[in-house]
Amino acid sequence: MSFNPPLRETLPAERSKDANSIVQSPSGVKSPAELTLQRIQYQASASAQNKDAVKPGDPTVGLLPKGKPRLLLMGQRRSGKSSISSVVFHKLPPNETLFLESTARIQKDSMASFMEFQVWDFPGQIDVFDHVNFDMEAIFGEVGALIWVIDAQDDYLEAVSRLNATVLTLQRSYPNINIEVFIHKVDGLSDDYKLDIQRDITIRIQDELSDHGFENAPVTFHLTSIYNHSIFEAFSKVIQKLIPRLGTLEAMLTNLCRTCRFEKAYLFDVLSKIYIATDSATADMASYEICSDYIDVIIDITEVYGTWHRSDETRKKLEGEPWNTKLDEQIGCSTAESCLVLHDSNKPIMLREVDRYLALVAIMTDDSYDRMPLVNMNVEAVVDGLTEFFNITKPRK
Ligand SMILES: Nc1nc2c(ncn2[C@@H]2O[C@H](COP(=O)(O)OP(=O)(O)OP(=O)(O)O)[C@@H](O)[C@H]2O)c(=O)[nH]1
Ligand SMILES: [Mg+2]
Repeated sequence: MSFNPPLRETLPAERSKDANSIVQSPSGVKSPAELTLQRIQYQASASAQNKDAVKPGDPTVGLLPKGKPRLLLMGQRRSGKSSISSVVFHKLPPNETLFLESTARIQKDSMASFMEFQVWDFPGQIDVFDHVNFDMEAIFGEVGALIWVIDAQDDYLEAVSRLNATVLTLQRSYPNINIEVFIHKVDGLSDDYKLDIQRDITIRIQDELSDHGFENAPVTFHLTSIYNHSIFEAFSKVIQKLIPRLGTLEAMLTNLCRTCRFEKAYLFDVLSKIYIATDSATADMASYEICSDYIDVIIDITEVYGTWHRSDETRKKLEGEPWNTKLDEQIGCSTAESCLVLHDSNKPIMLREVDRYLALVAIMTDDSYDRMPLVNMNVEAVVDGLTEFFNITKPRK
């Protein structure tokens, strides 16, 4: 599906000066994006009403998942599963994971975020495939991804052979489950050694799979550590695979970057700092880190100063001259708001909240300052598009 938000290369005032430009009435003519989204919404609601009408390959099927996607964290004891879940989803400082106790039973966490999903943290000593008591359908029936954590600082042969057995069993019964291997605790390892380990583990798993006739199993490898941003980046990639129509989001951001001459734009889940989409330019760790640190600053400020309560008097003042607009229409969302510009090595960074869970963070180029009104207008258009996107793709209850 192509997506074409109504982004502007020039301001309306400039455009009206230009005799060749076609100025469309904002209320009358629907943009291609609006029309496409409307069509998807119509298709989605039609197929929800009539389940029999859903055919294999129907593009709207992905919009109607059965339940909350589930991320399963599995691996050997002490490999770091609970640490990962606590650092990414509960903001536990990495050093404090030293005091985490070994997990005794499956910990199920529900994440209320832009997309509701569950994280299940398994105890390392339990092999669910060895126990007849476990209901496989209940565990793997609605899985979004299985994350297998391997401790790279330890002897990993046993972990790899358990992973091999797991992948083979899953390939037979649930071939669509994405298997994400986190080669974990790579902090303190040299770059060469990290790559050697990754190569070795990849070969061991792929050999085993092809010996059993599975050539294209969905197994992906990530080098991770809770002591840097790599764990967030890996989770971002895992979550992105669960988003229906990710390409549409990416196209929106790529379009925004091109129009506003941004270097990079990320759509973040604010609480976990996972980025759920970015533009097509190659993502480098440094730009992700600065954007994610910026989100931390915003969250910390919000935590210190709390929600912004305005008195009726202040509200009236803000809604009066010269704006003459309702406050709700002036701000991103009523629970939190921010639209700041920071300077980092001459590259301003912009953050704009989409709703209470999502924020758009972009690294601008130096000359973007001169074009701020245009930038703001385009960001606004993209925020509207994103809001509509998530309204349409959220599962119907
Ligand atoms: N160096 C380093 N240590 C880590 C990292 N992640 C976790 N650890 C440490 O690994 C130890 C075990 O972590 P846990 O999260 O309890 O491991 P687990 O996989 O949940 O263990 P079980 O619950 O027994 O299955 C802790 O001391 C953590 O501090 C990492 O990225 N780097
Ligand atoms: Mg644990």
